[in-house]
Amino acid sequence: MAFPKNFTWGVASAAYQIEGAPSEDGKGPSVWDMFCRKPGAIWNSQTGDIACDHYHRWRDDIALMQQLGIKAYRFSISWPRVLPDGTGPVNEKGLAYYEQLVDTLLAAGIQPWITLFHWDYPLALYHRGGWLNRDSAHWFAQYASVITNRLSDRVSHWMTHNEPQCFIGLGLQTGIHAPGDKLRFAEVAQAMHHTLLAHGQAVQVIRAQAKLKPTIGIATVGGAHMPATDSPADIQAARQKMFSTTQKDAWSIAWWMDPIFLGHYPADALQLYGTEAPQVRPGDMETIGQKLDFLGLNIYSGLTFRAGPDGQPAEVPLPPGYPKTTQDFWAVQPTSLYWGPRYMYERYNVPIVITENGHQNADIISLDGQVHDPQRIDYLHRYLRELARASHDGIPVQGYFQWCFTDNFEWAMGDAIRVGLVYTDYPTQRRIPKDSAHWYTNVIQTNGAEL
Ligand code: BGP
Repeated sequence: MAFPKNFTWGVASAAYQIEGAPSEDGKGPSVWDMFCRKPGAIWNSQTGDIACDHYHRWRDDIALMQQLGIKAYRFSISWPRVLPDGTGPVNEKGLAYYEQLVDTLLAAGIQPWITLFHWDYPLALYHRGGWLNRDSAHWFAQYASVITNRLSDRVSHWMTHNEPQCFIGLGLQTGIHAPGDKLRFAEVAQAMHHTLLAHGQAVQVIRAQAKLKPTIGIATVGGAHMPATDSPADIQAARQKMFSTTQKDAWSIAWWMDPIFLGHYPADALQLYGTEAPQVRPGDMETIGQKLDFLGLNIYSGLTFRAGPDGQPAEVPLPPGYPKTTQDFWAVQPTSLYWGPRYMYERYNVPIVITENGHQNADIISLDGQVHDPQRIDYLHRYLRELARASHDGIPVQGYFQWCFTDNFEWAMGDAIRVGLVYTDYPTQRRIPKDSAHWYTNVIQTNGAEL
């Protein structure tokens, strides 16, 4: 059950979920600043205006990470904090903030992994059409250039987008995330294409301009499927289901990943989308298909399939009383951390990093003043054993980032759920490492040998 020697053990976060300070030091508004004002959009009408107040408490948070033995930190940069209008003049104070953050992480022996875009899209650019506008790819590339020029002498690990499935699917199609739109599918498809173009252009910019040799990836929703048994027929059924496109929405893994790694959109999707498929210009697929150094997978759960009587994949329903996480009722499915990396590696042949995995819970401070979270420890233990098994079976898994460091603003669910290793006492902003944080410290120190 061993992990490779140089395995990266980290924690993850995203700017809007932790920073607060939505208009401080010249930051421009993002679509999330707008969306949180919409009545009924967020649980209990909450906002990320304060969140974990990390914009003011980052030194303490990094000190706590160091104390807990965290080796790497995946965080995102708030695009409108650096470019208040999305393009044009740079906000020096915003850039200086991330520069200090990076310097302090490095001084603490923690490797920075930067996500360029984790959903807080500049409001000014949304008013210019956002991802619907083909220029959005250039806007993103310009932003990538600003960040690369300033930070790439110290940072070498980069991710372009976090979960494009979510910011397009939930943001532009179902409207439950910012900016809250419900577009026609043809528009959704075009926005997906521009998102991919933006990814490709940003990769080109980082490769061309980075001072330290860059390691570049994208963080996608793993959407892991698992076979009901180890029979070849079931393994093939789950694989087939995982990479087929059967609905007109933003959740197809193959739609997002095939162009990046295989150079084309999947044929079944193009057929299904028909006249609603996006307009693709000559050269687009080459731009999108830039070589990546790793594929980031955010995996929390998964669905089980078997080969049905007709040979087609059939979903195996969850048993009554299945183990689940608190709010979303996501099933606890440890083998998703085996099959997700395995299927993805087999299809795309690129090293894998688990960029998110974690457990939603209703954590409380107990009478003894501690936060006991045995469910999270059990969840992480089971999942990490499966990841170790994938590694043992030859899947090149290079790192694991626990979502998330501190409990934070969980998008439309606000603070209704807690996913952190560290409890955030929002009224006082006190941080209390949960039992799982100490457990994770030991996992890191032993490189997972005791799992
Ligand atoms: C992912 C996002 C994260 C985080 C995580 C936790 O989709 O990339 O930003 O929110 O999910 O999910 P949930 O809030 O549903 O527990």
